[in-house]
Amino acid sequence: MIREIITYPNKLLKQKSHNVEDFNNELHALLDDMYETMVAKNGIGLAAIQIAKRLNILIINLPNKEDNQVKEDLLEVINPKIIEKKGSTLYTEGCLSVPEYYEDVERAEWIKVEYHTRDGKLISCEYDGLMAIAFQHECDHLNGELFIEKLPYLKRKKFEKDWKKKLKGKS
Ligand code: Y12
Ligand code: CO
Repeated sequence: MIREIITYPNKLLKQKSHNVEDFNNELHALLDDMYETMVAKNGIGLAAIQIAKRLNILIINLPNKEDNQVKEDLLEVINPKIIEKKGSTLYTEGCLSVPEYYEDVERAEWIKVEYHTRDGKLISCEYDGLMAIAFQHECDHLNGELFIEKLPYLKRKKFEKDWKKKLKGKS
């Protein structure tokens, strides 16, 4: 089922999420809905809080070398922990909860992570490139943070001004 994606400044996006305790059919149905929703909205990453579920769940589905987004490459991540970070990289990020806004964000270039699969198996893994960026972006959602909070002061001020204007125009 395609779910509604909540957008900035919805207060839920500031809430910290909780760990998943049961790796059951309910979790699997939620993961399936998250995937359907992300693909329907042309996203490459989604955290559960973006569909108003306060759970430490994120999914990432990057396009492959042929630029196709295929389900075989889908990464489902439950209760992630970033254990180690190295280096720094700049990337122009976007977020389905902040539609039509893109800005450069600095993040670690390499990360070491631990997480559980949908069946509760513990995975230890290292990522770099776009996967490392997407993983950090989605983990921030689980901690109640959006990428706009990483912007320098003046860019953030301009964003707030433009966003208010955009919301006013829609009402
Ligand atoms: C690098 C940086 C950030 C991420 C997090 C995942 N971000 C997304 O999946 C963003 C998707 C997105 C899609 C949009 O829709 C279209 O382009 C059709 C969009 O634009 C509108 O909503 C109009 C904005 C963001 C992963 C990797
Ligand atoms: Co996002």
